[in-house]
Amino acid sequence: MGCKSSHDDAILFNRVALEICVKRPKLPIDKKHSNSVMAVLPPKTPKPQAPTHDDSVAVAERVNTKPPPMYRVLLLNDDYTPMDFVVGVLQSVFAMTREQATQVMLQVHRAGMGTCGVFTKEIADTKVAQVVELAEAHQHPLQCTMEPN
Ligand code: TYC
Repeated sequence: MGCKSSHDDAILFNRVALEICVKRPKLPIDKKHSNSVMAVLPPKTPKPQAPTHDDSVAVAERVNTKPPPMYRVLLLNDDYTPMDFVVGVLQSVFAMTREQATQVMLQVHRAGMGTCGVFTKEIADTKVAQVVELAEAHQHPLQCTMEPN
């Protein structure tokens, strides 16, 4: 009886199957998560975070920033305001030296009008108001105005 029957084949198959089951090495399973999917998933690695600030953002902001509109403050000549008073106003409101203030006063006296300075709108508004207030307080007709530069 040298020939194997299908019964013998079945016995051999079962034996091999049993050996595979018994000898198969156990997977390393985290006991804490052995009942969940976590046991077979790789541990999560944190996603790389985008930087909160970088140079390119700062450059974009700078490119879209326009310089503010500027305004020229002008002083007008008249026949009554004393020259010394005008020089004093130019020194105190526009932070000129006595020499600078004298030059501007003479320019206005001769040409009828002259520039005291160029400023942003709020600063120009304030300086015009200061000149007008000083002139009115001393009852001089000195006039000061502003225009877009
Ligand atoms: N013309 C004035 C005078 O002869 C002096 C003066 C200068 C007045 C400038 C106003 O904005 C002025 N006393």
